[in-house]
Amino acid sequence: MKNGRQVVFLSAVVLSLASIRANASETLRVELTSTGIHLDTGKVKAGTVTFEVSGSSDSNTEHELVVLKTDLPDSRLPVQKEKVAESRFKKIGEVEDVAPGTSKRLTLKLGAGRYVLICNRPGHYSMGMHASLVVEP
Ligand SMILES: [Cu+2]
Repeated sequence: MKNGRQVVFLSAVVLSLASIRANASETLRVELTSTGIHLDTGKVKAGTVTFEVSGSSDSNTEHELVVLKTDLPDSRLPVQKEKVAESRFKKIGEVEDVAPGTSKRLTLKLGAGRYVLICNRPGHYSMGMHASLVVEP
């Protein structure tokens, strides 16, 4: 029953990887395009969250990613002079100057709650560069 033993062994490896993953940090892929912020998931578990932020290669300008903690819908943030009034929010973190075709990492400790991700280069929020993220306990 050589094959049977291999199956048992592989199952044990998969189970232990799964439990390591549950305790480790979550990684979220974020793509910045000129018209939006695209996340590979809208929900993560509370804890250490790493954002792998990439600038779309078909974008023609640099972008940034700002993480705000707020219960407001991501499309309803107050805008002044073409930018979201960041000072009215609790800013959790930021990664700036993400050039087209490149990527940067941002690692944050996130508690449970609702967050909004924006690009706050002038005019970019209004062009649709916002997304919401739910962090579950
Ligand atoms: Cu932008």
